[in-house]
Amino acid sequence: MNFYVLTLFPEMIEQGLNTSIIGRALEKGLLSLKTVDIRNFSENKHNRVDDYPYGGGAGMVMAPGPVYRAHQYVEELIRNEKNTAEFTGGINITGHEDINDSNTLKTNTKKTRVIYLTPQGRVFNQTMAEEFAKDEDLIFLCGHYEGIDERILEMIVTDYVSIGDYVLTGGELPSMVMIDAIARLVPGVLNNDVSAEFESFQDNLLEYPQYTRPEVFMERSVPEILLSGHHAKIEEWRKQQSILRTANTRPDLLEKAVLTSKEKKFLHD
Ligand code: 6GU
Repeated sequence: MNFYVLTLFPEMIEQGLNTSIIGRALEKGLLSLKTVDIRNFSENKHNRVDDYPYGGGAGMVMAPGPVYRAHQYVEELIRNEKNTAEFTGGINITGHEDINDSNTLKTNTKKTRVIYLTPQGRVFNQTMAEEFAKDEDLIFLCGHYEGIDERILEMIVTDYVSIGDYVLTGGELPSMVMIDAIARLVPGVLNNDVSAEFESFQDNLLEYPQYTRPEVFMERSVPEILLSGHHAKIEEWRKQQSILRTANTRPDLLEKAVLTSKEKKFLHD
């Protein structure tokens, strides 16, 4: 899967995502990440990309031109990537079509999603991460200052996304949050391929507590059931813990969870 990020602070994205699990997946080629510095597409001699808002008011607004040209550049990158990748082993005769596995001609019409990070967007959740993870390419547009000229947003943005009800200084951290959540759903990114399926939010329940050695730490023992080797009992205990945790800190989630009548009794035991 390929991530493209349009930003005024490319180093922030690169440094933030080049570590740990995502860094390893980038090294392995399971993912690619390309940042595009919007400032490189300024046609102003001082490389300015922002200007005063029409109608007055505080702060600056990012001008449409540099964003438009940066997006055109990324679209072209993606087009070129497709034409070289898909024709290895075959001959590209026209340059205007894609050849699929059965060697039939098919015009590539699918436009790459452009996700604009903004507190005015839909609030990001696991269901949206799963939807976005189906795409081969994703473009993230990060704004700064008071935002971006509305006209270029109307022209290129397909999805307006927020990461929660608080205000940040720019879209860089939100894009990193989204890329992390989406990337870990790509097959092979997590070394353990069942773990992405069985955890929090899949069933609208929070995760159960985890323990490792030592068995006693500063007089606190690991719950005895976990040492019993009784797998069915352990599963039942973990489910109970999940339900109790969710009831305590996220009653809103618990309303959406589907529980058996036996599991509902856990709440009152
Ligand atoms: Cl996506 N952007 C900014 N600037 N602030 C936010 C946000 C996004 N999501 C929550 N707060």
